[in-house]
Amino acid sequence: MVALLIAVALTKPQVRPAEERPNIIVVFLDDAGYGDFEHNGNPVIETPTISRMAREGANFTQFYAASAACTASRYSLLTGRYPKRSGFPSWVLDPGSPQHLATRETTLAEVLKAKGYATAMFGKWHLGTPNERNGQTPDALPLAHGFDRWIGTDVSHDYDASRLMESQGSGYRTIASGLTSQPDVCASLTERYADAAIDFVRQNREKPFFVYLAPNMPHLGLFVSKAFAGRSRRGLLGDVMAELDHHLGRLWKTVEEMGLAKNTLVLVTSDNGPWIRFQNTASDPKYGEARMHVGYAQPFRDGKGSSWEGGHRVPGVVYWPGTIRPGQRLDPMSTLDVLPTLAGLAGARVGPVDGRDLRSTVLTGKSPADPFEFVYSGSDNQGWAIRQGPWKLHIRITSQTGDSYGFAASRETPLLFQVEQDLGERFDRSSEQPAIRDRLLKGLADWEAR
Ligand SMILES: [Ca+2]
Repeated sequence: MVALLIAVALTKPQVRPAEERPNIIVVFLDDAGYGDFEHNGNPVIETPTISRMAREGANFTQFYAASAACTASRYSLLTGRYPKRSGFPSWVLDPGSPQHLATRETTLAEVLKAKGYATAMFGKWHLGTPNERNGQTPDALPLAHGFDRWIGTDVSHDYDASRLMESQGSGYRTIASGLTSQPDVCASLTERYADAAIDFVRQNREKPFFVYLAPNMPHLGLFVSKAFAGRSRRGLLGDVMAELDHHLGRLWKTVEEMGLAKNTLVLVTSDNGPWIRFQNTASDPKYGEARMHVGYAQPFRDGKGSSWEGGHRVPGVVYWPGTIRPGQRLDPMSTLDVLPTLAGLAGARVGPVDGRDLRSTVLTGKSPADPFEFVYSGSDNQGWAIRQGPWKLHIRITSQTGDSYGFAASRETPLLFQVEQDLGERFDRSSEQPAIRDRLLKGLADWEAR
């Protein structure tokens, strides 16, 4: 009998059964750049919690947000589908837009809720808001999309019409409106979301939980609580990053204290690249002294809003003690893969989406059989560039800084870069590699046809 048990134990695959349904925490920072973290080499910004998670878990160098701007990126994270499928004509919904995330879409929260998860969101929604043009519909907000609870802003805090709201039973209450004239409220958001997330985790010890933590920071204008003001060597941006990191540390400590660390997966990433342009914002009082607030996309080219790598390639850390080995490689991956992968880990079946179920890569470290393909969405949510394997082809370029160095891309004269080696996209290889160029052009046409 003992021998049999040992034999069973020895042959048991080192794979966590899906029925265990890990708790899930997704941290989706707003406009945080790849280089805004100490674990990615920033010498003055201090993010020790995230550094530890990166060291003891999987740290990405090739993690892609599906859009270079807020709304479209959030759409893709929550649905596993390309921004083009949203029906939104551009990458951001402003507070007056009649459009919102359609109720026919299946979100990550709905998938997990159906598997018995308690689901909550703390932070910026930006997938629609009730307004006169859509009949004040509550379908625009998170409770209509699988979340049991929400506290956060309906749009970015730098819109004059932005509101801080909270779910109350099956409805909502507005805590504050007109956030651009309420700096104290803005400075309270990071801690407020963490406090609410900690309460939620404590209340759901017996049930698997899904926390979608989407801080408003470090999107401009930057705000920090008094406790963190002036602490960083990197000025306000450093203060903001330190405060975000500190409160993620508090949340994780709560998970540990409840004995749930080994059954909780954390993903930390950003919705798009950083704001990097010094001009314009410097003279806008809403943004203050923006010169010191802009972030770093280094080593990638350009930043938020760009189809260069700096717009889409973002920090990525997955931490799951006891399951993901320190230093495990999961590259490359995109936010499209998050829903199918987490659904797989929770034992849920999902319909066809654009992302891949990378559950076995997460559990075993084995690379997926199919090669990586990713389409970069421009400001109209159409495909502007495509990556297959290490190659990236641009057919249109959008740039935050006007940084195109004389390059112009079109379907007739596309640009080709090997983005695993040429991180800054400096060496166009299109005339030297016509077969690869043509294969990627066809890949983009196939994508559009799908
Ligand atoms: Ca953003």
